[in-house]
Amino acid sequence: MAEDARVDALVLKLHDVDAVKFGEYRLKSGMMTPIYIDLRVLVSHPVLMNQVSTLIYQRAQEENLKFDSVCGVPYTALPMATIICSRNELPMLIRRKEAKDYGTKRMVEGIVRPGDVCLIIEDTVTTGTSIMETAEVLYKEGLKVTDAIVLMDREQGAVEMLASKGIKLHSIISMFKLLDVLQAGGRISPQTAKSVRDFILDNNTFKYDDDDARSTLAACRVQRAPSPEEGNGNGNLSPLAKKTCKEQEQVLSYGARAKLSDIHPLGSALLKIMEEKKSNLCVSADVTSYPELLELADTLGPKICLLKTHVDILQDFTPAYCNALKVSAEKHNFLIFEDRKFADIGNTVKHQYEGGMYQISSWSHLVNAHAVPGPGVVQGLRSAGKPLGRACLLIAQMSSQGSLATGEYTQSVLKMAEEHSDFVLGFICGSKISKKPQFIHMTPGVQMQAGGDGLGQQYTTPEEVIATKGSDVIIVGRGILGASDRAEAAESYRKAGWDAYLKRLGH
Ligand code: S5P
Repeated sequence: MAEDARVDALVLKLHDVDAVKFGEYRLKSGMMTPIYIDLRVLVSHPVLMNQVSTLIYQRAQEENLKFDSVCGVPYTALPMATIICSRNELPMLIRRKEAKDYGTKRMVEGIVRPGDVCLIIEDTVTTGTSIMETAEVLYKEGLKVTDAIVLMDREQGAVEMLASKGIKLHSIISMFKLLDVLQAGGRISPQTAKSVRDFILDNNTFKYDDDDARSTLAACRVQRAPSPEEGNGNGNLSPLAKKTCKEQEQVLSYGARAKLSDIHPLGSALLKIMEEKKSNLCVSADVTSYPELLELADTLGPKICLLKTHVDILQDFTPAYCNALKVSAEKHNFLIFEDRKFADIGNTVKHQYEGGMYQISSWSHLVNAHAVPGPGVVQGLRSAGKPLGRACLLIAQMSSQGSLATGEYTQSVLKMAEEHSDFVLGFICGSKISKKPQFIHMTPGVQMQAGGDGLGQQYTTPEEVIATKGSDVIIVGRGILGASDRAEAAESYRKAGWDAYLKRLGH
């Protein structure tokens, strides 16, 4: 069963066992709420408890989370953490609520090794404070907390609050998802669903203290499709929903998008690099000798976020070269993107990606693929690349004259990306095609002057690509490679791309 269907079935079962109740309830924070989530009852339903624990652990694997131990927030999440740790033979830590007044007086039970990363598990979050309380106890012991997984996110500000403290929150069920499933299943009326949605939107507990946080909140909302009662217009939305929709029209900063809870880790890393280096420039290093490629990486490295290669045009390739390229990427903080444009059945692309003489998956952070073969192409690449933390871009549109990648084809590529967002982090395209801020749009065919190359390539300017068409990254080859001073040309493109981005943000 697909994960979505399993989550839907779980929501209905949680309703069956009264873990989700509608009425008037008071939360720990004192806030009154029309919906109450009480997952303490799960201890009496072992089958459900097992299902929940499986989904939580699967999420940790899908997100490729790296941790040395697991700690459940006491008490409801304790048995979940225990099941996960026992089944998967992972070390667990127990956080005491009060220190013992005899013996060791420890606040954390289990082997604590300062510097270790501990994954926090929680049953429900509203504000995120209970996760933070546990994280603070773990910090005092010298442990690190980078991620937390929660079964049920009430979508009232926890993601934003925890992100502001450096913890990424992953949720299995969100409040809006829960309401949609219960409404579709005939468990609650459209009126009840609407009043709870309004309550949630009007009671976000996170206080914005900077633009990034505002953007993050808007980004979290942008992924939610309007409910049937909300209609397409904004006419009957609650005040916060209206405000949020207004925010959605604005463009999020790269930094805010890097913090989204469901962004691909490599997408997040790339957006952080872009923000840090003030660069949305990918240089297309289409040179035919390796020393020249390395020279390009070293001289242009400080100005770029990505270096794109066509490894099969190098006349002097040897596998040892890739190490030098990786060293340069680390030194100058850019990612490597091999523009291989895979386009075969899954089994073949898997071999082409990880094997042969180029062993692309061993050195290239990103690759791209045509969607023509169907989803198997992504699945084949994913099977080799995901364990290495790699990702891919799908080619949704092309810059060349007469390209067939338009209209319905582009829409199908978009759908394929959405269905494989654990490995697809964005698109090669002419303009922004997805509203989901976790997808990164990259556009080739960029030069300072619009025009063409006589072989079908069509050029657009950085300003047009980033500010008007809403793409995120400019891919520039001959505009830089053909200049007498490549470093100077790269700096002009970096600045043009960044200025266009600032313009898009309204700065
Ligand atoms: O549609 C596309 C897709 C790609 S990846 N159009 C493109 O031009 N590319 C690649 O971008 C192309 O293979 C080349 O490496 C680069 C553009 O180079 P330029 O010299 O025309 O800027």
